[in-house]
Amino acid sequence: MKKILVANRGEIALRIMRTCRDMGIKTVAVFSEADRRAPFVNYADEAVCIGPPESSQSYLNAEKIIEVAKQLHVDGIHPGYGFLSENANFSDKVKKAGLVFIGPSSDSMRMMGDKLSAKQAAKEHKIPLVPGSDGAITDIKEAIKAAKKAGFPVLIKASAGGGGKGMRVVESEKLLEEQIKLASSEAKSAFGDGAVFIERYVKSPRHIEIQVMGDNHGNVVYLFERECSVQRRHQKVIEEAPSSILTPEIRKDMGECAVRIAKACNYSGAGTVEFLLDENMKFYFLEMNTRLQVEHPVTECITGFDLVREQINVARGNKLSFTQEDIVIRGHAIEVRVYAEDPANNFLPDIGTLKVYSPPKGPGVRVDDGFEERMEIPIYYDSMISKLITYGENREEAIQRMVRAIDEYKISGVETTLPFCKFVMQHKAFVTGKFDTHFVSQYFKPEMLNTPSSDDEATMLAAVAAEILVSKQVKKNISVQASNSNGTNASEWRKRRNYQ
Ligand code: MV4
Repeated sequence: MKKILVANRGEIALRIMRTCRDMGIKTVAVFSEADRRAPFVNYADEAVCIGPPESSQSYLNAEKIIEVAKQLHVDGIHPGYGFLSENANFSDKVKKAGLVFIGPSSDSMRMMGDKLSAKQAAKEHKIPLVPGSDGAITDIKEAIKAAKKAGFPVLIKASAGGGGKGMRVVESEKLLEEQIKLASSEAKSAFGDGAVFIERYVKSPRHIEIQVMGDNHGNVVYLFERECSVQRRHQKVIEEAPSSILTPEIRKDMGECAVRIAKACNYSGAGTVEFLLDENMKFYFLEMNTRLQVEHPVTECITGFDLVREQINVARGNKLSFTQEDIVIRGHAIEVRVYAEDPANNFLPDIGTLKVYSPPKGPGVRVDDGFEERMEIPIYYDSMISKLITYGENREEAIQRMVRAIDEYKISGVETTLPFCKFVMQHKAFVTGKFDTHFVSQYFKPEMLNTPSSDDEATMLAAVAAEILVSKQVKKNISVQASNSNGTNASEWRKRRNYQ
């Protein structure tokens, strides 16, 4: 492979192209009219505009992307995450065009894309599953039997769903039939597939996922876990590796289960096997994601491997460049996702221009971003500005560096989730590792943020008032340090208000 087309945008397109350049591979960017000035377009060796801003007319336009790839004599297509990355039909079309799809086979994607067939494969390979219905629900009497056996409350899930879409908690037998019907018709209209199933509702789970990597010679390895329990409405906000709760024994057990699942579908390339971990440290297979994940950098930090390089390596037909014994955990890494959202205002998406944009630097800091100062954040796509990753010898050092990096990160023009991420880093439950997927709803209230409200005028007045107070007290020769709850003095606070 000498030339790769990246069928994606933003930070992940840039991140993939960087590895291509490391490997001496030429890159092609395809971009929408909204991304004309984006860094990934500039970074690529060649770039082609493929249509209007709407994803359906650009980043999801499989035919157009393949046409560009053929015209420019590309060898392979890397789909990144989202968009066409888990679309088995796209993968087939790429292959039919004589190009390499950098990812698993379409058969693997189909098997894992359907939650029920994924669970069936897991069951056949003796992987623990949450107790529930055996396959899709076809009959209400059967459903009641399964729910009673699993124990209420139960969760109804859509087979074609995933990522929490179309899930419903049902507390009692009374509501089961009605909820199954609703869930099924919802799934039918959302995914074109009404198949639903039941699982016991695990009340306080932690979300732990295993990174796997396979080649086309039958080798599969695991690159340990990431914990992604800090989520908001099924949107991951903070991820870390390793998990603060796994013991070496459970880690090995989960890793080996993940490898068995991957082998069950002849997996090649990078994949992620998701598990729930309950209060009794029992884990259950949930689903498999057949793509490179947003949070892959934390795994790269603790293992030292470049996952994109390895994806390209196996897509070329080579064997994995490492064995299970070569993979060891060194240190601890944390990633926070920086979104253009206002955490003080129910995480409302914020649109605007990055008036100031200055990412943190220094020891143990990695920033995967796709914007530059003065760029506008397009409204058409996900509002993620960047991923901020810190790495240290241990968890404490990674947290410490994250707080430092968040303080260094200067963004103005849009509100961001950075203050929220700092709140998490300093929260006792996070610091001590005692948290689950309910962290945000359990502990976070907007007024807990150490930053001024988004009401700029009120903020300005408060800062000015504080400064006057200090200067008066200084005049009176009273030794006092005006400080807010953040422990910073008023002028520093004012300086910061534009930047956090
Ligand atoms: C569950 C669960 C509790 N019990 N399954 C959400 C995303 C999808 N991958 C599976 N999800 C869940 N499945 C059972 N049987 C709770 C969740 C869940 C969750 C899982 C991981 C991380 C965050 C979550 C937030 C809400 C619900």
